[in-house]
Parts: sequence; C-alpha cells; structure tokens
Amino acid sequence: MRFVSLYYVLSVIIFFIDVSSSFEMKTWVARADLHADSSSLPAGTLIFTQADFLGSPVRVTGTLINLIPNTKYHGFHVHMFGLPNGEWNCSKAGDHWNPYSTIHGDRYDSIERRHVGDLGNIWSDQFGSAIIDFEDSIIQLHTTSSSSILDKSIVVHKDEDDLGRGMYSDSKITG
Ligand SMILES: [Cu+2]
Repeated sequence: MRFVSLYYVLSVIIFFIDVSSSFEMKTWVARADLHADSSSLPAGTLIFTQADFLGSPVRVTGTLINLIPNTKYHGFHVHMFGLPNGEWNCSKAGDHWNPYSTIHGDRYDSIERRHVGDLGNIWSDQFGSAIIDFEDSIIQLHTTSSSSILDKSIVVHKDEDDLGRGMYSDSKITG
C-alpha cells in the first residue's frame, strides 16, 4: 500500500480513565473520531477499551460510515502521529506505528511479524458502513507500554492491505 492511497484518517485519540463504581477497577478508554481525508466529513467513531492490566487485550468497537459502498478491503492501521482536531490530513499521520522496527503483517501475526499498528483490513457494506468489533492484544492503551497507541492516528486506506504477503517491494513495509 502506497501513501497516495491514504483515504480516511481520524483525529487525535482522546483518552480518559473510567473508574467503574461496581468493580472499582480502572478501565482505559480511548476514542477516535474519523474523517475523510482533508475534510470535515465524518467517517465514524471507534472506541478502544482495556482493563488496567498491562498486556490485556484492547477491544475495538464502533461503526465507520461514509466509506465507498461494497468496497471489500481497506487497510486499517495505527499511524505514528496524532492529528490536531480539525487537521485531518492523512499525509501528516506518518508511517505505521512500528516501535519495534518489525516487518509489516496481519493483525493475527505475532509481534515479530507485524507492526503494532497493523490491524488488517475491513469491509464496507452496501451502505458504505463497517461495523468494527474485535480484540487485539498487541496494541495497548497504557501509557507505560511502548506499544501504547494513545496520541496516534487511525488510518483507513482506500486499497486493500496485502498484509505483507504481496510481491511488491514495499509489501513488508507498508502492505
Ligand atoms: Cu496505514
């Protein structure tokens, strides 16, 4: 996937810690509001939650909207830099979030074979929406983790991510 294919981006992830009164256990919660590239057109919201336990899975839920209907694959990544509110320009999000300098891969690959920010592909339906609900144990919300995705960006690309399995020279770098 080349940079020119960047299409949707979200704003800075805003996080807060919610203290549940019933369990008295902290839960980390992050929110990402996506927008079409260089536009105020909303593209949905994602919520990330994680128990206050380092290494526990992060649940990612939400609905993306205003995608191209029936477009099967959009690479879905955490990129390095958060973007200031109102400045939703994909080209300023930097490369994939890759704190361990690993090769590009799939969400289901081990940390040695994927970037922390590699979250695979998503699928838009006939209305241009995509319902997201999965867990990932490699991305983290804790600020103490070097895998923390706080203050990064989520980028949804127009094109399919080859998950590091393609024959292109940049397959193992960006997909
Ligand atoms: Cu990307």
